[in-house]
Amino acid sequence: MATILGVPASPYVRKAMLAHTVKQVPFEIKMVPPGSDDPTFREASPLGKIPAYQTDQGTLISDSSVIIAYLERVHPENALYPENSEKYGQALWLEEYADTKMAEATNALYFQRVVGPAFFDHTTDEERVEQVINELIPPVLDFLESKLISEHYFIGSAMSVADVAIGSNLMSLERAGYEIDREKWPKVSSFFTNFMALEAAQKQQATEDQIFNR
Ligand SMILES: N[C@@H](CCC(=O)N[C@@H](CS)C(=O)NCC(=O)O)C(=O)O
Repeated sequence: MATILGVPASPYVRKAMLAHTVKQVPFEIKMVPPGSDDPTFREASPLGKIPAYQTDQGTLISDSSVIIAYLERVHPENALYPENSEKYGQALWLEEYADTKMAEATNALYFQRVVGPAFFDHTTDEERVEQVINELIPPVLDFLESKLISEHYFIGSAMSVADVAIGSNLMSLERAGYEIDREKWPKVSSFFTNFMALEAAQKQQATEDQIFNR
């Protein structure tokens, strides 16, 4: 069985886990923090970032986007990449947006309110929280609102890697106590409600609850 190396509470590890669960591909988790000296992790992830991955053939790779692309090739069922080339391009772009610009905002709040206090003995900087909530998050939600054509999926009429990447970031916001304003971003709010109703999202949340409620 394939192994994801990382901590499930990381949004990028979460993204890789969600992709496996949505595609109904079993996996194991090896709990490895970023920068770990674990030899398998170092070989898989020379940048020291999580997630890293060991395929069931023993090959070592890393990066959530790479892992999901590999997964799709090996397990094409319950596809996460649209067949149509134009939609495929759009899905990859939204995944990239989620992993970079969106993550800059969501990770900042998630660190201040959740990860920092839980794992790094960090006291929440309320000024930074205000700045992230007022300046970083709204333009991201505005952009996503403009891209949503349905209440379920960002691209076409099926779940894609874009939904997984964006949903994973929105889960960080929820864990950080941020509620999406329905008046301002009705489509994103409905998308997230539907995303969280997915069995895969509920399973992921339950796994993370165990980490934070310890
Ligand atoms: N592009 C990478 C980003 C992974 C990433 O930045 N992971 C964070 C944890 S959430 C990390 O390991 N940070 C440690 C570091 O940057 O050194 C992916 O999609 O997997």
